[in-house]
Amino acid sequence: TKLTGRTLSIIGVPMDLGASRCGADMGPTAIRNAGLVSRLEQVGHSVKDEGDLVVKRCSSLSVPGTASSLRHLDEIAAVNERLCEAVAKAAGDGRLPLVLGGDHSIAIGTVAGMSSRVDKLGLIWFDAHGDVNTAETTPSGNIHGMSLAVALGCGHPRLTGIGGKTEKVQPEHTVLVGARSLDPGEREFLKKRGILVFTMRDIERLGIEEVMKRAMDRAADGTDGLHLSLDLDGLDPCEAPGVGTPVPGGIRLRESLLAMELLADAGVLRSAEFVEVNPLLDRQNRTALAAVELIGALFGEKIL
Ligand code: HAR
Ligand code: MN
Ligand code: MN
Ligand code: MN
Repeated sequence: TKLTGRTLSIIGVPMDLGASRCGADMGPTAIRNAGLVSRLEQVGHSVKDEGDLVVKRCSSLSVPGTASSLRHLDEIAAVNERLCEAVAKAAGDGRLPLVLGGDHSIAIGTVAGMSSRVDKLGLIWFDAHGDVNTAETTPSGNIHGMSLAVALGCGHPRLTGIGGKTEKVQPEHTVLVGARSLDPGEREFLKKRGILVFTMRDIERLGIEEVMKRAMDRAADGTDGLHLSLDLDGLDPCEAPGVGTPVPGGIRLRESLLAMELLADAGVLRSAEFVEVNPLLDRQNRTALAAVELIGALFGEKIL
């Protein structure tokens, strides 16, 4: 998959029901307004902006957050069904899906849609968090903390049942990059399944280049290409403050840009999503601008 002159489908998902803080529903607008489409066109891609999916307002559905209940399950399942269809349609028509979040619960639909079009899908999950909680382990009831577990086939049947197969990706083709906030149940989940995790400590010691090489080796080995699910809270909050659950000590913007360039060079990307941009919590639009820089690098922008 060459990354120049592709047709990309941009799909916005203005959803914040999977998170406890409001505002990630404005992420797609903020990322577009930071100049996304023209940047992609400058690299030589043709861009089909499919607009935003319709998501019910959070205020009309507000439910208190409690551990072990899945907040807003019905609406999140419905949105992800539609997202799965939109992603599968775009990929089936030969366009590369670029999904804009929205909280990270939307990865459920993106991965489901891609796995219906790609026989074996590899997955790189760039995030401060593991997002492998289930109803049994969640400390918050927030579905954005469960989306990777769902992609691996574990979770509420309303969510794992979206798309064709239950297990959208295999644990041996799934890699986490940037982890620094894992719940006890998540550590157990990741260890039990042998999922490769590059924590911040690993990134500090090995360097981002080596980490990405190893991540791509694992996720692309024996697969038909990769999906990148990038949670902006993987970056350090000093450079991406507009996220609902910031964790200090993250990946620097320059390292993240190199990671995107290495992915672009490898030519294995089938789809991508950029999630958790929350303009209400942002400063000087830094996080939306960072997202656009990252997307530019991922889709082949060159400095020289
Ligand atoms: N692990 C916590 C939970 O399940 C926090 C999840 C956090 N937020 C995210 N996910 N942005 O990456 O509630
Ligand atoms: Mn809300
Ligand atoms: Mn996440
Ligand atoms: Mn996160």
